[in-house]
Amino acid sequence: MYRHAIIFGLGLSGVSAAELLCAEGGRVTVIDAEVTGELEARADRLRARGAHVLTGCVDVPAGDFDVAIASPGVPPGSAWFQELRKRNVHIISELELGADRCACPMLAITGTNGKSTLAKLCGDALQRAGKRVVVAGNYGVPLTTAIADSRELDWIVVEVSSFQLETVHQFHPRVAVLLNLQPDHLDRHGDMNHYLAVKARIFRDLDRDAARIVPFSLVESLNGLPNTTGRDDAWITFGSNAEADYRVQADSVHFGKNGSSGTVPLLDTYFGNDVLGSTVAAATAAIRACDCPPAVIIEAARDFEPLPHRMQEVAILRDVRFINDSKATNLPALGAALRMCSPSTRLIAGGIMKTENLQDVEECLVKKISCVYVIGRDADRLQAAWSHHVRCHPCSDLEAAVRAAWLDAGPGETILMSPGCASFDQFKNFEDRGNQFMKIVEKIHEEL
Ligand code: UMA
Repeated sequence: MYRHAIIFGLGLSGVSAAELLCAEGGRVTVIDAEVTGELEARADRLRARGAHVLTGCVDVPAGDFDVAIASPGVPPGSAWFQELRKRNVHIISELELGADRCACPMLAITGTNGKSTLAKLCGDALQRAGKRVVVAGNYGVPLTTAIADSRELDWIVVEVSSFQLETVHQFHPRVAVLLNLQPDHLDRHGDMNHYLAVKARIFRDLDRDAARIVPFSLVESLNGLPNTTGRDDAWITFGSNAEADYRVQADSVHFGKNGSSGTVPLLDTYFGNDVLGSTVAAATAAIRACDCPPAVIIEAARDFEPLPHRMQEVAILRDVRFINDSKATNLPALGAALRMCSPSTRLIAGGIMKTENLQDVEECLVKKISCVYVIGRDADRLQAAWSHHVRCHPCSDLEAAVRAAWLDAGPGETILMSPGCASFDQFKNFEDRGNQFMKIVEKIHEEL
């Protein structure tokens, strides 16, 4: 138990960490830089539990703190971190606090894109194996909340972001998976080398017998990092390479050799394309590392219900399909969506660009997209880069874009909202963007 903890941030993670520590009986101070009605209501609920809460906080208050708990949204370069380091206060993430109090084994999943889908698939498969399991972390429910029931659970599947990994020191899940690494969050992590080093922290403190599951293509880079393993044989690998332990080949995942080999079919599942096959390969490796049979992955993949805002089919109106892929907040995710969609697709994209390199998706744009309806802060930059390859139609906002695409679309076509950009210039977050897209489609439906 901590004597006096200071918690940065009054969002989901901060509130959850504060509730846990108040229940343990220690002193708790929570600080948040913002002041809003919603934050005040949260602050009052925590004050009722005995916490000291400061909103609109600029400077760290005086206090004899023995630990600081960081919400993932507060960057380690911030003045609060600097001040606490000066005071020699140990700083950990909310994730680490939860992991420390967790009474059951954890299957931890990180990566740039698709980690929630992998977490859900693993959760579904473990459930089919008869395990009591919850999925938590970056997925939505903070780990410090999920662990309340961990004595009654067999597993917690925890989705882990790079923001959370920046402040872990002793995080040791039983099974750890790195799904992929693509350019994202470089405003915070600087460059891809540093981003990989942060992601690799998931492997840093594992026990010797823990499973380390990684893309075959990243083994060399991972071995080059300090504090991972430095041994090829430490990794369980997946990918399209014939030498990977879990190989995605011709509509199936294959694993093992000779007597102990197996196959997981992908055809006619949500994962039956060259983008999502690696998700099933990673899941098969993870589920086997949890001592469950691959049959449960076959069933879970076959019956998989996609998460909202990820290639989610919203409606088919007059033979035009509407797809909500609002979770595509970076260009690699947009590229993946383009590889999965059919030709004759009309794309709605734009918002806040996270990368300068717009060329990566051009080949797919040419093959699949008849017109891009560009919106948001960086619409002009997207149009300048892409209009040599594909017709671009600038639109004032999301509704104008959906309506323009709908006017242009003919039977058999698809309207895909996969922005490839962050949403904060026009929406609260990617969920808000996806929900607004669905409302506009619903309005069009009612007008028919
Ligand atoms: N705040 C400050 N100072 C700062 C930054 C933030 O005071 O410098 C305050 C804000 O005013 C706000 C609070 O901190 O009141 C928000 O904290 P937070 O941004 O850490 O958000 P939480 O509500 O705690 O949600 C976090 C994750 N958010 C982020 O990583 C940004 C959620 O992931 C996660 O589901 C939740 O914890 C539960 O574990 C969301 C996300 O966008 C989905 N993740 C990123 C991603 O997936 O790419 C990493």
